[in-house]
Amino acid sequence: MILMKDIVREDHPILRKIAKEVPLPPSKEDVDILNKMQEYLKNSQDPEISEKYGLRGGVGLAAPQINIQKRMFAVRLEDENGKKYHYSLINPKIISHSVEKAYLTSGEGCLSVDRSVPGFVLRHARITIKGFDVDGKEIKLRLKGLPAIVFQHELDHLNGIMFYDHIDGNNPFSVPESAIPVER
Ligand code: K1U
Ligand code: NI
Repeated sequence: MILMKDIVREDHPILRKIAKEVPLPPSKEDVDILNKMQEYLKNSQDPEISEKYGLRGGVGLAAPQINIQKRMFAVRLEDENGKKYHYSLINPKIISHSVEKAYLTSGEGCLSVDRSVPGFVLRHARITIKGFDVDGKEIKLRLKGLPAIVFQHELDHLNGIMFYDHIDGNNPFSVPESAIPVER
C-alpha cells in the first residue's frame, strides 16, 4: 500500500527528470505499480482510510512522485456531471489541444508540494490524449474542464514540470480574459 512516506517531495531530483517510455505490453511489475497508485487515490478519497493512514487526498498520482522514472500515471475524479474518470495510463501523449486556455479558480495543489502556492495555472481548455491501459490496449480520451486540467498536471510530472512553473511570480493571478475559469 502506498503511504505519504512513499511520495517524494519537491526537492527530489526525480521530479525534474523526463520519465522513460514503458515497454508494451506492460510487465506485471508495471501493472502492479499502477494498480497500487490507483489504490492510493481511492484510499485517499475515503475519509476513514485517509484518516487512519494519514493520506492526503489526491485526484492524480504520477509514477515519478513515487520515485519511479516511468511514463505512467493514475487519475481518479468525477466531473461536474458525476461522470467518473478512473484511468491508469501508460505512455500518454496529447495528440491535439484547443488554443483556448482554462484554469482552476482555486489554483492547483500537488501531493509532492507541502505548501500552498497561490496563483492560476493556465492550461489547454480541451485536450485529446492517447495512451495505453494496463492490458496494453490503446485509449483515446477527449477531455475538458477539471479532467483536462488534472490529466495535464499529471502529464507534466512525466516531463519534470511542476504546476508552479506555469505561475508568473510577479503576476500570479493574471489570466487572459478569454481563459475559462473551472470550479472544483
Ligand atoms: O499530482 C498530484 O500531485 C495530485 C494532485 C493533482 C491535481 C490537483 C489540482 C489540480 C490539478 C491536479 C492532487 O490531487 S492535489 C489534491 C486535490 O486536488 C484533491 C484531493 C481530493 C479531492 C479533490 C481534490
Ligand atoms: Ni502533482
